[in-house]
Amino acid sequence: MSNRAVAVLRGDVGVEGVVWFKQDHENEPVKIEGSISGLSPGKHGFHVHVYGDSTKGCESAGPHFNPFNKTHGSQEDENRHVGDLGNVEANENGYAKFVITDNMIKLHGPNSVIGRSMVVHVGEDDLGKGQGEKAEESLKTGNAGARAACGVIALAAPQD
Ligand SMILES: [Cu+2]
Ligand SMILES: [Zn+2]
Repeated sequence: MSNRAVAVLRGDVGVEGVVWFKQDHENEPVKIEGSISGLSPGKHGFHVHVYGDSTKGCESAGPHFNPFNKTHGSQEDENRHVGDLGNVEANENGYAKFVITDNMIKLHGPNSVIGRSMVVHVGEDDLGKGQGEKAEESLKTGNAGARAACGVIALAAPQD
């Protein structure tokens, strides 16, 4: 098994990007590094969704990857979907460049994200903290809105 994976993100509104994952062993944090262009300036929800299926565009990726049946949250929350990576932030040119370290996402073992989808959203993820009429959906999706681009998380060549 390789220690790296890659997702090439594409959408139908001109958003595109590449996201690399690296993890040497299942019990080590994963490093997620990437860049996305064509976004609106500001924050955009960023999650691993359960299926690597794009036959109906990013919608067929299904909900957030959630093997432990938790509610939606932030990356730091104990109660979060495994797929919850918070937001990436695009600059005034719509370009986001990021490095994320995470303890829940795995490339190895039964809950590997390989074969699932990386999704970036049109809107900001409220991290499960939405209030009032936004509260219910906040605990499912973070109210991040439509899916701007997505790509299958695929096995990549190993690297030291
Ligand atoms: Cu999402
Ligand atoms: Zn979630």
